[in-house]
Amino acid sequence: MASEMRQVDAVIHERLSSQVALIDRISTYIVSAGGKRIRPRLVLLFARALGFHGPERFELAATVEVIHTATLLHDDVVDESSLRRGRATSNALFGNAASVLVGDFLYSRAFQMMVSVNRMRVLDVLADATNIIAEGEVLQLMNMHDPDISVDDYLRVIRYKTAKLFEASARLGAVLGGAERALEDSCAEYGQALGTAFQLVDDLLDYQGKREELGKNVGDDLREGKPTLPLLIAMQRSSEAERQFVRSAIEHGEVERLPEIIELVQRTGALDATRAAAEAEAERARRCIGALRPSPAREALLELCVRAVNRTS
Ligand code: GRG
Repeated sequence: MASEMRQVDAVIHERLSSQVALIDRISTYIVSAGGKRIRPRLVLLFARALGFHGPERFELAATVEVIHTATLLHDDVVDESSLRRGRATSNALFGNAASVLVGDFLYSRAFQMMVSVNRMRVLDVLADATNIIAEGEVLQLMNMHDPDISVDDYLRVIRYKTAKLFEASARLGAVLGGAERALEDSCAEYGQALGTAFQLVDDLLDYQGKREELGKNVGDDLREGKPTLPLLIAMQRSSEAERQFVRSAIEHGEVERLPEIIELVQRTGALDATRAAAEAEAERARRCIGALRPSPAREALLELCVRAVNRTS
């Protein structure tokens, strides 16, 4: 994949150039910081697994990464995050207004890119996906500081805000590969399951991860009062006094309570249970691609299921 991913990176750099200096500066800053490039990989791997080798795959792989980058710029403003990809966030360095506006530039540039491949189905998939992502973020905002949300409410947020772009990326590869609708839906479901596993692990690492490996701060979810699965499960398995402790931490974003909360999510098995939920989603993803012909691309898609759960960054 290395040479194909370099081609994707070349398209991203080319498409993000602008005569407006601040756009160039911020987009180069965030894109050159790296990132795992999982979503473009999904486009390429599904296209390849289904025998498509046309140049549109690079354009669409780049498009989903540009959309992802736009969401990161916006998300870091909303979350007031200070560290991303091991560097100061764009909002910390250039301010909120510049970050939001350059995010808008990237988002609208992604629409120019997707139009350029001249396929209505592609527009359909990405218009729906971006709309759902935005709904997910608003739902998450509504759930903030609310310890009474259900596990289903939580799962809906992560399916929308994170898994939807994984799903769309996988589906786009299948669309390029000319898959019939049932196969396209199985590929999309792989993306949804993988993206859900990925976000479950993200939420786990916010309590268990290391800042240096993650490239972002741990404990940010607690600081923001995000009721993620480790906390929801810990509350189900706690004494009344412990439950009140977690409720208060969510309601008031008591990040200074992080050490006690980490001890609790570990002791109650909430972190293990979150990992088990991620494993189950990864297993669902694996099942979805059972119908693909054996190939190196299919192997790589299976390998991604392992990495999504075992990742530390
Ligand atoms: C512009 C369509 C649009 C919407 C704005 C703010 C917002 C609405 C959406 C944010 C969605 C979001 C950032 C969800 C979190 C997804 C997530 C786990 C991001 C981290 O992904 P990685 O680990 O990042 O793949 P790297 O740095 O590796 O690329």
